[in-house]
Amino acid sequence: MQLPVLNDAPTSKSGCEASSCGTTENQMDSLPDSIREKVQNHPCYSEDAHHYFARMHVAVAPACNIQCHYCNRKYDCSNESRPGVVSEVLTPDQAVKKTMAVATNIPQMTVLGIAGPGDPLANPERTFETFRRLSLEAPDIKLCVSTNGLALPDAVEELSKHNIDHVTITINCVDPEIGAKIYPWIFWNNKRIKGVKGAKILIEQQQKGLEMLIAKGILVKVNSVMIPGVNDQHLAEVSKVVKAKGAFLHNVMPLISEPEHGTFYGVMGQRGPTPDELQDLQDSCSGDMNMMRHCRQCRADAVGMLGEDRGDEFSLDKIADMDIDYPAAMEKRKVIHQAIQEEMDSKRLEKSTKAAQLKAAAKLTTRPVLMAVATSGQGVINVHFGHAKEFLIYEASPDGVRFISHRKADQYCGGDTSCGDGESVLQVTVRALAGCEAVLCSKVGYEPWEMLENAGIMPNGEHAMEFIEEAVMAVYKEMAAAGKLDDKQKAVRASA
Ligand code: CLF
Ligand code: SF4
Repeated sequence: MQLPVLNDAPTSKSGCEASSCGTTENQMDSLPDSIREKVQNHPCYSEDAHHYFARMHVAVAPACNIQCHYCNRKYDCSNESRPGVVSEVLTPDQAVKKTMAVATNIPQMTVLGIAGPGDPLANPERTFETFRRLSLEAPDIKLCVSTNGLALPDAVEELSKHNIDHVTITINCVDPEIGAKIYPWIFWNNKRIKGVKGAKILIEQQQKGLEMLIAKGILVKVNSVMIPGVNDQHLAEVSKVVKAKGAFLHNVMPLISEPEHGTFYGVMGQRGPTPDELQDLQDSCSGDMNMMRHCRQCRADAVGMLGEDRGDEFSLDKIADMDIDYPAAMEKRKVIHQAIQEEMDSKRLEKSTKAAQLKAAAKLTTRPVLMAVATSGQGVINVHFGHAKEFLIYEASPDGVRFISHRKADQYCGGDTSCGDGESVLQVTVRALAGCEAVLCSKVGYEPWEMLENAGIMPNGEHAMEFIEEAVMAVYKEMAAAGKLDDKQKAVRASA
């Protein structure tokens, strides 16, 4: 069956492709059936699934019970969202209607998450009313929640009643001394508790909540915000501790800190990590833990595939006019999910066979190379360079191709041509790709072509509609054959 297309980017081929990293296909194969069933269509828990399945958030939880130094209460909870983003708060009733409207119109939407704009468990009535109704009225949607963990132990019983299989806890430290540098206070038993004492309570609650969730068979992902000079040296320890307690996935996210966000860190000039620092930390943790590298730090009202936002299509006035027959939609969704799953399974098998063949045939002794890819999903190269909102970064090496991260891009085609900082949008985009040696897209125009070449990045539009990993490996082999990869000293990564 022809799989539905998620957006207007060109996708003439119906196909799927698995890519490595995060929860890889090998890990998928070795998972028990009960866990595989929980992650295979969750776009955050499976890197593979994020090419095909979408998620949405409903912003029903305005209050919070702690203060993080990277948060300004004007904005959404930064534990999952980019700072500087504000969501409109919905009532549980509005949230249920919106969820059903999205699930009907975007059948690939498999997961409903509550991630703010404050802490979902600091708003238990609104959060659980939304979950309770959705578990009854839309039982085919996976329910997911993200919390700072302070109120978690008291909520585990209730969470387990509502078919919630996935919980994210933001754990930035397991040492209260470090915690005091991140959390100035918590609100606990009707009192504000400051410094090390408050951080100690928070850490204890997070760890207790984690253990209780694991005991209930609920999958736990741990988010950590990487704050250079504060917890960067400590997060490998956090990874070990949470893995030992049974967390499934660790998502180390970069601190995003700007003075205009009005946060403590922003005003104090605390910087976020460079892409290299983030990758080095993720790599160092990955020996012990499954690492998530495809997080987009979505907003608390995000709708669509990770990295895209279709929230405007589902504003309250628009959904009021929609005629929703959810039982009929559920039938249709079931068929589509089944078709996607079958394609994913067959592509996963095809890919591991091909990867083994490529590796055996390549016998390369060349250095690794970073490449940027423009894609709108389904695992293929299908976006024009000038239309790309983001690029996925892959590393090719004699060991194969692995997904590394994503980098944001401003669209210069059809958008503003200046970023207002004396630099054109195109220049900013090219700078965002620093460290990459090739960019693979469906097409690229003359002007960016020249600018990319001048920046040492080879533009390549020859693999349009091909599967990402095959195309990346093909380009890598061409580079090797042309003798471009013999310079072992060449820096393969650079900060964007
Ligand atoms: Fe939302 Fe979070 Fe559930 Fe995903 S997001 S509550 S686990 S459904 Fe995903 Fe978005 Fe990253 Fe969160 S990409 S910010 S990890
Ligand atoms: Fe802000 Fe989220 Fe921290 Fe609360 S938990 S202070 S909303 S970042």
